[in-house]
This record gives sequence, C-alpha cells and structure tokens, in this order.
Amino acid sequence: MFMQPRLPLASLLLCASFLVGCDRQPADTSSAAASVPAVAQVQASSANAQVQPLSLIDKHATRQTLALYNNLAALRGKHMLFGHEDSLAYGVHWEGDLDRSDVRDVTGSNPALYGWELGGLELGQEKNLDGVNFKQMQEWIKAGYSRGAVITISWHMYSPVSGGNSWDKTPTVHELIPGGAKHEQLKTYLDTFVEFNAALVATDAQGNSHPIPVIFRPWHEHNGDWFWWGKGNASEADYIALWRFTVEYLRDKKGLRNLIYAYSPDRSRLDMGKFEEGYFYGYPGDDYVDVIGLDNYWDVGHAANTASADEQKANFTAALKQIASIARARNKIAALTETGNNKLTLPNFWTERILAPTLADPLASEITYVMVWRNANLAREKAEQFFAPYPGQATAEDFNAFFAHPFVVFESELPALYQ
Ligand code: BMA
Repeated sequence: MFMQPRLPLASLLLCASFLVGCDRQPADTSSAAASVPAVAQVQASSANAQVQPLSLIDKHATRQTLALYNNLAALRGKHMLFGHEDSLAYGVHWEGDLDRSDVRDVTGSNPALYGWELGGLELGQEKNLDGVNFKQMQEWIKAGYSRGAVITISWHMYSPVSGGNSWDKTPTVHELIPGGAKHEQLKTYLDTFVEFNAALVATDAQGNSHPIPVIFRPWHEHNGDWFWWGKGNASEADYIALWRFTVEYLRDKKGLRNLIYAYSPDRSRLDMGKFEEGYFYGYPGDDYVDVIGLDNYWDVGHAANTASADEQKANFTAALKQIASIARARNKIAALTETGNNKLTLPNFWTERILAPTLADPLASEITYVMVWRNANLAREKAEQFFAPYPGQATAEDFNAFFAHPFVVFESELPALYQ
C-alpha cells in the first residue's frame, strides 16, 4: 500500500492532453496544497478561455457550491472522479473503524467522491437503512470535504402512505405533492434533511464557516418500477410535481444554498434506439436539474443482460455519449451516478468494462464522475454485496491499474475543487 501525494492540477491537465502514457509522477509537492491552482484559475488561461462558466439552478448557491460545479465541468474529457457509496462506514470484512475504506485498503487512496444515503432519517432513526449512524455520517462528510473530496447524497425514503420502504410499490406520490393528503408529511420528512444538512458546515482558512456543497440525488431510478416513486407506481406528472416541490422547498422555502441537484434514470429501462425519449420520462425541466446523471448497472455485466460483452461495452459508451450530449446541450454536467458489477465477477472489470469504454469516445469521456455502490459488511448483513474490491479480491490488481490511469482521479490526486 502506498499513498500518493496530491497531484497539482497543472500537471493533471498536462497529463490530460493525451489521457494515456502519462506517468503519475507527483510533481513538486514542496508547494503546499494552498498553492495548487484551482480549476477555475486554469480555466481562465488561454487553453480554456472559451469555456463559459456554468450556472446552477440555485442562483444563490454558495461560492463553493458553484465552484465545485464549474470545476467538475472543467475536468470534462480530461479526468473522471471515482466515487464509492458508504466507503468510510464499513467494508466487506471490517466494521467499526472510523477512518478506513476498502478502496483505500486496495489502492492507498480514498475515493474522490463519497456517496451517502439518508433512508430512515425521515423516520427519526439513528441509523440509516444500511446501519450507518447519521451523526457519524455527518462527521465522515466533513472529513471527506476537508480533504477536498466531493459529497453526494441519495435517499431511499420510506413511504409515508404505507410505512413500507422505498421498494414498497403502494401508490404514494400523489398523496405527497401539493394538495395531497400526505403533503405535510413530505415536508416534515424533507425537514429531517434540512436539519441534517445544517450540521454539514466547514470553516475556511479565514475562519468563516460555510455549508459543505452536496450533490443531492433524490428520487433516483424513477423510470424503473421498483420504487414507489417509479414508473407504474406514480404518474409522470405526479413524479415531476414531487421533484419540483422538493427543489422549491429545499432551495426557496428552506434556503439551502449548498445543493447541486442530480437526476438519474436507470439505464436498464432505456431503449438505446430511443434514448432521449426514455431519458426525459419524468424530467422535471432544466430549471430543476444540475447533473444529467445515469445509473447504469445494465451494461457492466448485469446478471439479466444477455448481450455479449462487446455489445455491452458499446452500449456503455453510447449511453455515456447520450448523457454527455444532453448535458452539453443544456450547459450542465453529466455523471455516472451509480454503476458497478455486484461481487466483481468480471475479470479486468475496471479497465475493460469501465475505463476503456469511457475513453473509447471523446464525448463519453466528458463524464465527470463515476460512483460504484456499497460494499456490504458480510458479517453483519450475511449476504455478499460489494461493488469495489477489497484486498485479495479478484479485481484488486486491475483496480490498481484503473487507479493508476491518469484519466481517473481518486482523493489523493484531487485538484482544488472548491475555489
Ligand atoms: C440497494 C442495496 C440495498 C441497500 C439500498 C440502499 O442497492 O445496496 O442493500 O439497502 O441500496 O442503500
């Protein structure tokens, strides 16, 4: 195991020009982290002078939140951040450590992006549906941010109508939207996040505190039929109303200024021949979305996908191209908001199924980040479920090759994303 020092952005961008063949030689680390140029500064240089700053749907977003968005945009085609859900909370063979990650156990670095999940917060539970203590989660979020990493949050919300979990298909959405019988309940549920978010505060070098930017990804995979907010369990109009209300409540009514809103349909229910038509099912509108996301487990060896590996790789590339193009047309960024091959059974998964098909096309490689899902703790959950390797796992070596590739950014190599 080894820890690489942060790579100053200038050298990242230099490496980036060719994507391959650029050795990860950490440049002069004697210059302190403070002197690492922000992407925004580099963007102002002649090489990127034509890049227009993007804007968020929250016109009053904090400086750091807007900087994150534009710095992610500036990485397009050059680098992709690697993320992992619940990375610091537990691993396949460990639990209880406060500063550990399966990703770091294998590569020496934490992921560049941390996914966290709120399911159960709305019920007043101390722990989320996967056993993560919310107070500790706040500490991990602060720690990740203090190291320069990115935070994203999803929410497998329980149904306020049936009391069942998010996979309970009881029609619920119509009752939650304005005018619905459970609308007030939705507000109290959202309030639990407002309170949770209030604790996500950091202090800058000048001693001023600010809220930690969060890529907020509610109501995901809505074009599938497995969640109560999904297709078939809610009408498209009601889904859109739910999304819009969520944004308006958090942004306009509660004044949260640190959120970047990510929209993420599921690839398994998208017909590649009619991608946009399917992708925009339930789209709440350009004024309600910042990240053009996609959850894609389908093209990376999903058990039910009978297509050949080559077809899957081609579709993986094509799907990334589609979302990158949708994002470009709307002056937004694209991201692979969830992906992974459960139990990592495919050889060379990282380089052959994620990296190569991403780099296969310049537009596809405009994806700003890729996040894999959680590594369930085997002893506690008594079921094998993991999407990142742990030491000794069959893809660990290939994961290190993925880590070592200049296109892929882990926490140890992050440029300054918040300036
Ligand atoms: C699913 C699985 C479940 C988990 C849920 C919410 O994809 O990982 O085990 O409870 O996400 O995190």
